[in-house]
Amino acid sequence: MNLVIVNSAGLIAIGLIIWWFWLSKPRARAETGAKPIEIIVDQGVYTPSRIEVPVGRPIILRFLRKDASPCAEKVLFDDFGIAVDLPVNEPTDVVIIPKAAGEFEFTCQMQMYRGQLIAKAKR
Ligand SMILES: [Cu+2]
Repeated sequence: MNLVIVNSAGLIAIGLIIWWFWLSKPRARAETGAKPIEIIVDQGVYTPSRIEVPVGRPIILRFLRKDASPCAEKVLFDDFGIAVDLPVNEPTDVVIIPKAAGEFEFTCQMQMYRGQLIAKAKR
């Protein structure tokens, strides 16, 4: 009798674990989809400078500018008509929804810093 109770408790625990993972997985995936992509702005380069993203979904690019020189003070996405000030050491989010596949440049206002956003259609 005791053995049966232990077994059912074990089964319930296993069931709960499975249930937890089934339920939590889609949620975790949704969060990853909207997870910010961090880009360090320092020494004349964006790191990373090539960023692959899916088409049609909001992309959060979180710029962290470490370079105090005025060269780094803005980031421009000409194709999207976006120009954003980047305060030093303050993470700044830029939200973009690529509507079509393609390569989109982002630069500082003097075009010394350069990066590419590569939007790919997901199949
Ligand atoms: Cu510059």
